[in-house]
Amino acid sequence: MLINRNRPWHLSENAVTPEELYLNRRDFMKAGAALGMMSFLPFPAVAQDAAIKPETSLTYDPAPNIYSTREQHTRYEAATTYTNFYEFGTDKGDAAEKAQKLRTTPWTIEVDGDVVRPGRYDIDDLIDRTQLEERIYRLRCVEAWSMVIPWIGIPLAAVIDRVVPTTKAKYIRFETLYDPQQMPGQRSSVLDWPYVEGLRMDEARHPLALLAVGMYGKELRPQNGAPVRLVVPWKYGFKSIKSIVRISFTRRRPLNSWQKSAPREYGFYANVNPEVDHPRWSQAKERRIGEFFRRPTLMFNGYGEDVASLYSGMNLRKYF
Ligand SMILES: Nc1nc2c(c(=O)[nH]1)N[C@H]1C(S)=C(S)[C@@H](COP(=O)(O)O)O[C@H]1N2
Ligand SMILES: [Mo]
Repeated sequence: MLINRNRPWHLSENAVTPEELYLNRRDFMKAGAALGMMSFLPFPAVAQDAAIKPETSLTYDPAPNIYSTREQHTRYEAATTYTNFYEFGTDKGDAAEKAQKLRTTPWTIEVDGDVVRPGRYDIDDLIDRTQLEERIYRLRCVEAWSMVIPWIGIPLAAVIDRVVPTTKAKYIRFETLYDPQQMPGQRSSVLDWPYVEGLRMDEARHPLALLAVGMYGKELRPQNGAPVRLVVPWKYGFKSIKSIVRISFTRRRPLNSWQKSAPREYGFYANVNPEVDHPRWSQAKERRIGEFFRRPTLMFNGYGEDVASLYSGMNLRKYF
């Protein structure tokens, strides 16, 4: 099994440290990996051409974060080829194939709504690159598969604090880029574009909520939501919106894309909950990508100790 093929562009001159740490940790974890594991999904190699940006290493604080899981990471090849990014098509392989030329520089993010410092920000003015840290999170898709990914990013709360929402702001709303020229999936009406997601302000400020710019020690690949995406590990994967171009602060609960398209199937909260099934399938178990046997799904994706208090007194069957 190839863990991390040494492609020539993996190593940039001055940033070998995080990747070396990552590889060492991978070797260590590989040694303890269970024997029952096997991978059976074909992960096609991504075509390379001159317009495709090479994978660039990131500099970040390598200290293990208290919120990180110690479970084995999903293979990089799997996490970058088996993706959901409907802007590029509905097949899991579509984005890896069709997103490679997405222009991610320059990248601006519009901040608006009930906020003291609205404006059009360059991504680097919103996300302080000196504060990047690694968070190894489980991400559980509503389709009952899951991954463990070493994300690199900053807490969403840090960005919220930078733009200072007013006291009227009760929710935060995110929008993905709308550009059918670059995103062929947007020429179909499978969802109402642009992709929208939202969180209650207290959820958004929770220290687990991360704005990620990288994973596995490198800049995000386009298929994983470059240049910046949300990661909310206690919620189903669809809350973790990719390629964000707008952040709005609102008084009313935003209508997120999946709730809009199928309100009986997808709610606003979308907390991982093995006791509340999707109308068309059970949520009790999941398949960790790369493993053969399914495992039980955990309440709040295993982050209940940290986040359950956000929902005390709420009927989670009603607010699914
Ligand atoms: N803009 C946008 N963001 C998105 C999606 C999408 O189709 N468009 N898919 C979501 C879903 S359903 C999942 S499971 C995660 C998958 O993240 P990954 O492909 O990086 O593993 O991205 C989420 N973010
Ligand atoms: Mo998903």
